Amino acid sequence: MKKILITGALGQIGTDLTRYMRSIYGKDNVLPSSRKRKEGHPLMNEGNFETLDVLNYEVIDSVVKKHHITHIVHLAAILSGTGEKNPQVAWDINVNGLYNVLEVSRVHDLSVLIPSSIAVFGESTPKDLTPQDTIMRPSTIYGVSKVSGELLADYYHSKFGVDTRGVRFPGLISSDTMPGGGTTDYAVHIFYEAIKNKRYASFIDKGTFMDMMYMPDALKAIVQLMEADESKLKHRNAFNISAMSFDPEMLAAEIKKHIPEFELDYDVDQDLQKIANTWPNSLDDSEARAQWGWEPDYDLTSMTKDMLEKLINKLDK
Ligand code: AKB
Repeated sequence: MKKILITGALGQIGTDLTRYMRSIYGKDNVLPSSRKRKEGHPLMNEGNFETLDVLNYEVIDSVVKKHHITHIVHLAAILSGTGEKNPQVAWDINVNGLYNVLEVSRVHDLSVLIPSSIAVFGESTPKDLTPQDTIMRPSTIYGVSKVSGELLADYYHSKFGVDTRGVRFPGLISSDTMPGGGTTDYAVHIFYEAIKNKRYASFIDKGTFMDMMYMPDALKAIVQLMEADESKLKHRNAFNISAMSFDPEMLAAEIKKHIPEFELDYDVDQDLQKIANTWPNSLDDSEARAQWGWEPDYDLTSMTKDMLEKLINKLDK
């Protein structure tokens, strides 16, 4: 029986993941946690919740013991945009927080799933169909911390036998939760503005292609990799996964099919644009497909249709 602790559960992935995992493993077997409670957040009233700061080893250790945890999904992290504003905090949370989680996992023999990101790549990485194993020289603290995390997780597996696994997430698009502080966040904001104001000024410039994924596919990837046959995993902590690649113009054209009066213009954020320019246009995810059967359900067309339907419904209430 799995008992799963989710760190950083009040962030973009955590709310959706908690609900999804509870539907699979049972309500009492999935424990969301975060540094602070957020009154009014839906997860405060949907079952167990723990306050847990990933920088505090003792607290993680006691939560793991108290709830007989067997697996951790370690989501607590600072994303690319926020990271550049405060690199020291980003390093501390992204690397020292992960170190604590890995140490607790070593001591208690837990399995750990750690999301990495397309941010591990940099200017010198091949941009199109970026290979699984390639040059990784990121220029953001977020990217540097994620490369370090991938290596640290590999080390904990090879040195101590900890069952560590991970995927490199692209930008994630969810109808339930807003992203915060990321370079790819425009691809979520655009939907809210399209519905509310019929126009959006993108902070990422036209012609900037980045990989994106609809949240249901991201949740599926986490569970599928967690359940994958360990003997088939060669790249434990850093699987490229991909679902679609587009630039703001392509996304706007897709939204226009449903909201014809929608207008896209640009108010480019130079700091975020600089980050986006160093990330891949598209990833080669053939290793994830071969090693654990990764396959996305949503492409740009089906994601846009579903996202608009869900958001219109939500915003109507
Ligand atoms: C970000 O933009 O920082 C994240 C990511 C791609 O990891 N969404």
